[in-house]
Amino acid sequence: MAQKYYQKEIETMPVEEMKKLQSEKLVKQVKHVYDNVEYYRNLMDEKGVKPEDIKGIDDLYKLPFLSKADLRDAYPYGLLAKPLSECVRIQSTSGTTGRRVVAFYTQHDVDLWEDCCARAIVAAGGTKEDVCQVAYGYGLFTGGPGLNGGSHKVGCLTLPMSSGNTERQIQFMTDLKATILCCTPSYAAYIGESLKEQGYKPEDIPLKAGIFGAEPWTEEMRQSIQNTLGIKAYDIYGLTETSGPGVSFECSEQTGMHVNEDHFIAEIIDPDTGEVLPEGSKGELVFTSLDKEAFPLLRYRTRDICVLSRKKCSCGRTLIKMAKPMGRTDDMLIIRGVNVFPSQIETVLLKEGYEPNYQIVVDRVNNNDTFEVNVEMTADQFTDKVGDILSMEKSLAEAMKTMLGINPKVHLVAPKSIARSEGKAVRVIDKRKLI
Ligand code: DLL
Repeated sequence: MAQKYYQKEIETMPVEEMKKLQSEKLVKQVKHVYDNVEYYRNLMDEKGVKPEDIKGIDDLYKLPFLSKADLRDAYPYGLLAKPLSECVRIQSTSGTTGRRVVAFYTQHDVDLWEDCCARAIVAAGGTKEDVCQVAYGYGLFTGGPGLNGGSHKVGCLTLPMSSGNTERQIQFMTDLKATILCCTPSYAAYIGESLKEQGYKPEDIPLKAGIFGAEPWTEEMRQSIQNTLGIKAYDIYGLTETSGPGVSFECSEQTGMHVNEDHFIAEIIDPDTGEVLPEGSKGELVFTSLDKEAFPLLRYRTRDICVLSRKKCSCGRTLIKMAKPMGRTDDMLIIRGVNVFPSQIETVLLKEGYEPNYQIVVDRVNNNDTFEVNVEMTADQFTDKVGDILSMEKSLAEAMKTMLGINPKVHLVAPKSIARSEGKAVRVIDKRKLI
């Protein structure tokens, strides 16, 4: 692996040395944030913590958490730690305006992010000889731009396909002999099925590896994608708030994702009490970014439920590993790679004159997410004319598509037919059984 982006001195660094490096960076980062981000300075002042109190990672627990609610409060510029004149890029989440997270990058931040993605590509066996097809969405979503940048850094021939247009994906893949595919696992499965339908056998497909993430997927799904495409399928994790993909990546062992600990400190906390839990415990994943300049986050609560492990890895890397995320502490669903909150559906229903009596049913059929919303008509709206119902369903589905960016199948049902709950309403039936 004589590769610039296999950074052996970092990736196999003894744990104690890594902790020392993290400590040095943390002290500087806390000062940078305190001096430049009034919002976080106030949080620290409220907690009675000063930058001098943070002498290393053992003091990390003293710092206040930052949550998605803080990001919304501070929207759009409130967490910026560099002058806008030094920022060169934004990326954003797939939520709607109210939920949107906007992350800012200096050129240094873009480089750092792309380095992280380059490490992931190299860990998946990528070299400058490879042809890397990036079929994550491009634009505000971080998937396309992140892997695109990483692929350039490794020196692969990069195919900036973006997602969709499967016919064209297959044509470029086969004509240009793409060897690495980067996209969501569900899209990889769909591309696999389409290739199969066209008569391709795994051995006819030029791919050797895939780098799949941005949504939960199971080991069974990994096996199925590997078999259909004849590849090794690697997981990759990240979130817009921490730059995007590349916070962690899988190696040849394929048993969890190594966190790029020289850039991010990972913690697991009890989501109810905020207490830091020991290695191996299941809890909420929290990240502190050590090198990000424009949008540094200290103790950011991801809401992803996860486990960290320092078990020795056969690849030789000493970077801590995170398991596949096992769910979320909030009600966010990820459907076809898009973040969906039940509250967004509720907003549309109320706007369109419906009562908020609804149920979201999500399933995965042939490795594709299905997304249905059952909605009660009010007594006034009730009709048994099929034509009327169909046109009401169509216009409600369109309003939801505008809000969410993806198309649900809407079913209007009779008044009072959705079960009422005595406790918390069960708004979501997720049959995907991902973990
Ligand atoms: O999904 C960034 C990304 C792009 C990651 C491409 C990997 C590949 P967001 O849209 O902000 O960013 O969504 C972040 O997606 O908090 C997790 O809940 C979920 N997620 C991301 N990667 C994985 C994964 C991108 N490998 C949210 N497994 C996160 C399970 C994942 N969930």
